[in-house]
Amino acid sequence: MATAETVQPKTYVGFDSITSQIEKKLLKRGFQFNVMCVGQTGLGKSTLINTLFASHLLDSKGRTSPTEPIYQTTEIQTVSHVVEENGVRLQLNIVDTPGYGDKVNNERCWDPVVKYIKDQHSAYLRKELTAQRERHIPDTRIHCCLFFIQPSGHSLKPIDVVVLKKLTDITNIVPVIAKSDALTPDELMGFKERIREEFAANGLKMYPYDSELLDEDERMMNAHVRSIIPFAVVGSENEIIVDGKAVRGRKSRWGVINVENENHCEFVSLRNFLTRTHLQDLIETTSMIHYETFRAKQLLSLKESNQLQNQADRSRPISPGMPGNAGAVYPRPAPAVAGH
Ligand SMILES: Nc1nc2c(ncn2[C@@H]2O[C@H](COP(=O)(O)OP(=O)(O)O)[C@@H](O)[C@H]2O)c(=O)[nH]1
Ligand SMILES: [Mg+2]
Repeated sequence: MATAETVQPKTYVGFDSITSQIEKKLLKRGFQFNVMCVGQTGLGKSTLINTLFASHLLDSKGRTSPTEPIYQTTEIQTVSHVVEENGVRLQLNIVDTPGYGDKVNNERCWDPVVKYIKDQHSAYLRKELTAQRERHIPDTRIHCCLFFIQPSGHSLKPIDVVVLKKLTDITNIVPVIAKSDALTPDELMGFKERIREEFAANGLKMYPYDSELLDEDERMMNAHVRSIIPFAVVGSENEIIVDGKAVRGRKSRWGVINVENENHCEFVSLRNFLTRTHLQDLIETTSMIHYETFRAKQLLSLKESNQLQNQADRSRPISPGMPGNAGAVYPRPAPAVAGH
């Protein structure tokens, strides 16, 4: 068997290169970043995803003629793009969900979304627990859930509050005001404030969270993003020409909206938030808070069920000679995990 060779450094050891070694490894492997869009049907989820990727990836409900049937996202779909910038590989996966709240009976309409998020945690945990652990576990956990709010200008819908109660405990929720071209800047300001109040009044946690571990820069960045969230977004499938350049835009009551113009909407702020300022923190928060909570609960319930099993085993009569018990065989349950 080969043993580790001891190197006697004479001068410069060079272990300070560990950061660049880690960086090199991480860059080679790349990052996975998973964003999910949730909200009622017709709020422009599929359109916003297409706008983010700037190419047509998902069918949106948009129709070219009134007689065309309405297309609706009917199942959870993922679109992926690998983007590479200065040697950094980022696999951006966006999970589109069918809208909810448009049925007569909306009971448990949030189930598929909740199940999807939990299933990803569960798949990750299973991989972590297997004896032959993979060196790198593919990460499909949802790092950010964009929650689309109807631009009513009034308040959240009761159904939104119910769905948010389920989601804020299991993932990072970032609310966005959909189709914000429907509201004036003044209406938007008031609406944002009311949404923040409603989150607080209903005890709904909104990302980013406060933490003792943040440094001054991170605190400032979070304060800035909190002053914007919920992002007022506009999505578009169509290009318009602004200053000789083709940009995504749409015509509104007040003229042409350029989605890339920060005075028109907060699409660019949302994109910067997702890809520039909070990408790493969204991934870390998912792993350290949401996944950890899930993992702890699962392991605890596994332990409890093992304890119950042990108790049951102990309380079984061991003497086969007892009256009425002669020759009884008590099969032992198969071990939960087939080990070696
Ligand atoms: N006014 C306006 N309409 C939009 C916007 N985004 C999407 N739409 C339109 O809303 C309709 C529904 O969009 P879709 O993306 O299918 O919604 P989804 O059901 O949430 O996926 C389509 O006709 C889109 O063209 C927006 O920001 N503003
Ligand atoms: Mg859709």
